[in-house]
Amino acid sequence: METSFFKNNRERFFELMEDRSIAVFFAGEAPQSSGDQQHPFVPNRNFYYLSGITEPKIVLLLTKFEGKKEARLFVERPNPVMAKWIGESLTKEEAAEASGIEAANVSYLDEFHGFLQSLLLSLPYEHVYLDLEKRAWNAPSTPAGRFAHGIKKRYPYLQLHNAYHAICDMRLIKTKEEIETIREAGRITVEGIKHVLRHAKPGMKEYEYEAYFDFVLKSNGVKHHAFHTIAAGGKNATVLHYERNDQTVRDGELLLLDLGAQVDLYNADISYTFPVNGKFTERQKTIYNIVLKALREVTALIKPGVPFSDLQEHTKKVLAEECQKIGLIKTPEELSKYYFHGVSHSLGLDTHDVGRLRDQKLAPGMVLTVEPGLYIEEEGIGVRIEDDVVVTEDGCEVLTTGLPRTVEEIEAFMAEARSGQ
Ligand SMILES: [Mn+2]
Repeated sequence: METSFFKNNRERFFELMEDRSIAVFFAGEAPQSSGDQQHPFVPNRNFYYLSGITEPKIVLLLTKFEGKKEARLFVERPNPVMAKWIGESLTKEEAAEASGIEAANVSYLDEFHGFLQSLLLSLPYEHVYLDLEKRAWNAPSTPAGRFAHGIKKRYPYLQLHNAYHAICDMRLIKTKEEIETIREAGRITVEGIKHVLRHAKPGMKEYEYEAYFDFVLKSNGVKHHAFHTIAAGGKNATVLHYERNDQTVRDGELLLLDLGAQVDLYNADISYTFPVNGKFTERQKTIYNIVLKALREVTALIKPGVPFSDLQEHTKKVLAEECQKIGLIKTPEELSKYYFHGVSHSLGLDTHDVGRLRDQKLAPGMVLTVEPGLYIEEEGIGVRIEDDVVVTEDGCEVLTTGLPRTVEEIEAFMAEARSGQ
């Protein structure tokens, strides 16, 4: 991402701030896993969106007073001993370069509280904005949460605001650069799925398929998955978030993949279903084609002004009609036995991206998944097909192109891969 992206995001947030206000955002830290090991560090996404920084502990401070707007960063002071063990921490110059905040406005973390105190003593600030995201009553405390307590105790006259929802709403509409980054994550994900298809044969373990996908990600310099890969053979595919991936996929079974690469913290999310022996049975073909029909019809529906909820309604309509035609269900209500999730979610810095899409109408720049499915446990058939799309001025564009999608295309692709082996 260009620094102009983060600068622009800060500008937009400044616009939302009251005058005489400060805003503080925290990168966060990796939680402990076991012993002296830590989970991999995942930067707070709203912090990243405003700062461009992907290192832990760093603090972003925005101040707005009588029209004067200023952004400051606080980074770790260089520590020669730690540098020998884990490498250098982010320098002031590097922080300035990544964020677009001038180096003169980058200080050390141990100076943060002193700086804040003199700031609040020198001018009559009235408001504090913090990202107080809260997902559960008992969720572990966050740096912003702890900071909020400190502020309330020491500066009780300051009015506290939660910036979380405003930033999430900003993130809902993607810039061209964000869209291109998701497209790149999609391209690598597509390449990974094709690599799996080329090596598929009955009798392989689910994790072996996963390994072929992972190889392509690493080969492309991708460090992180968008989420835990689902590689579910046969009946396992009827469990929505199956992640064990340790069973054998037998001749005649379908494999359902749901996976994605992450590029510059932006995610792709594709579901793909295919027969491991390269040939659909008649029944599998019938079910697959119903789901594909839903995918295509719902994708064609996407354009600005369409209520997000229409996508789910139309998916249910297509699936119910087709399932009634083949006698799988008798009434539309019975569909819930075989289809029981949403057809779409926002996609971006988070795989299930933030922003209140549910009650909104689609608008240009939104990036969404389209992922209808049918899960028939008693037949050991689970099919989900998923693309990522961006809403354009007059419709939508699929970002995850280049995969064999029809029954004929998949069978031909796999037959060709086999003949070359
Ligand atoms: Mn998805």
